[in-house]
Amino acid sequence: MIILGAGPAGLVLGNLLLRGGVDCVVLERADREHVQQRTRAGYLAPETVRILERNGLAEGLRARGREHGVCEFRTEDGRFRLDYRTLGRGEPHTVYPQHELVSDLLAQFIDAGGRIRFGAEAVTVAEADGPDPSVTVREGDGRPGRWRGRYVAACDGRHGAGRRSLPPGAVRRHHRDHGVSWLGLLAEAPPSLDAVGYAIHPRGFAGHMARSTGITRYYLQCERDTAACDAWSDARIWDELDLRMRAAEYGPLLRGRIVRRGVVHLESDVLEPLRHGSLFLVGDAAGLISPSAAKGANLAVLEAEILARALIDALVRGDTVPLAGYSERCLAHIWRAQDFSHWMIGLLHTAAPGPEAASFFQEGLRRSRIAALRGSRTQQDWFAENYVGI
Ligand code: RFL
Repeated sequence: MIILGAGPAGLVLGNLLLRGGVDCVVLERADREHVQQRTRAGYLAPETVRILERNGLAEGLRARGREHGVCEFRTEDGRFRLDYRTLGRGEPHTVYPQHELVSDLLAQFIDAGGRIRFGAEAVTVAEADGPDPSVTVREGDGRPGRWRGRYVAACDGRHGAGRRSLPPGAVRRHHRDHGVSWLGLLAEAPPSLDAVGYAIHPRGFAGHMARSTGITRYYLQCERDTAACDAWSDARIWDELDLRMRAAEYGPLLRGRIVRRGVVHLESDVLEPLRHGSLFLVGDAAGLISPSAAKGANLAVLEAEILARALIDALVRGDTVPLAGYSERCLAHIWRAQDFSHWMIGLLHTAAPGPEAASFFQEGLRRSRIAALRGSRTQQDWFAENYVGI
């Protein structure tokens, strides 16, 4: 079994296969340090925590993760809070940075005797439509190599070799560009509120998400122009955050050094089916989801567990029925998450300039969504269930 990529999807899959008695190798393009330092997700769904717990992979997050269950919306009509732990199914998020989770998973995989090749970039997956697929790789020193296995799991993200190797027409790609970009910021600054903050402002969306007592992630909706965003000084970023978070009314944000920044274009896509012969698509390789509802890493872990169980059934017990159902099972979760993330995009962003009637209509919908969320217990329960669910 060959696994491409050592992100949450590849490492959960690798750990579970190893425990289930399936021989596997993980091929990872980057070096170990890079993989362990890549800061991304932070909010883990309760189901993700349960998956990691029932598979003995939750020691780190149990020791260092923090439960979180409140979000605050700041709008032109004032602010309101939702304590989502007391709504819906009554479940919180666990805040645990993705790079720490990846470091835990990596250590456990290697300690358990798992094989991983860093600096091995998969170039193509060949003969995926038969029972003997192979992966060609470029090693760190430029040397080519080839691996063969019964199955290949593409956990190598949206630009990986898994997607690239799909023959034309083998899977359909449903893509949506949401027309919105965020400047994602990591600040060496304590959280400024004890809640996830969503500010909806005529100048654009701003978000506040605590990562730890000294690190906070912020988002600023920005122009689709990376160079301009890179040119923003720290002071300009903080001033803009203060403005959109309405610091004049609710208090200034606690400032600090901006240690990382990057532009995220809000895009989604779903591939269908998630299998081509012996090649399976998992995590971001299976579908890209906008970070508006923090679902990507959670879906990656869920899909990895579903695939691991199906592969163990197939390779250890000779039962290929669960493997045949992999794509359909995952797609039901993926579309559910896409639906909610799409709803969140409509909730958080003021209409982009465009035809007046269209903008006015979109604005009307957004205000109605906010009003329903503020005033309707049923809507709040629906929100809470979907916000933490996958
Ligand atoms: P990853 O984590 O991208 O890992 C893929 C791995 O594959 C390697 N690779 C290759 N290896 C070999 N050969 C090749 N040809 C290769 N090409 C790539 C890469 O080096 C890498 O190690 O994919 P995976 O495992 O599917 O996990 C997906 C998640 O990382 C992603 O969905 C989340 O980070 C999305 N996301 C969030 N998800 C959440 O659930 N909660 C959050 O709070 C959250 N916040 C975020 C996010 C994503 C963000 N960005 C950067 C888009 C915040 C941001 C800013």
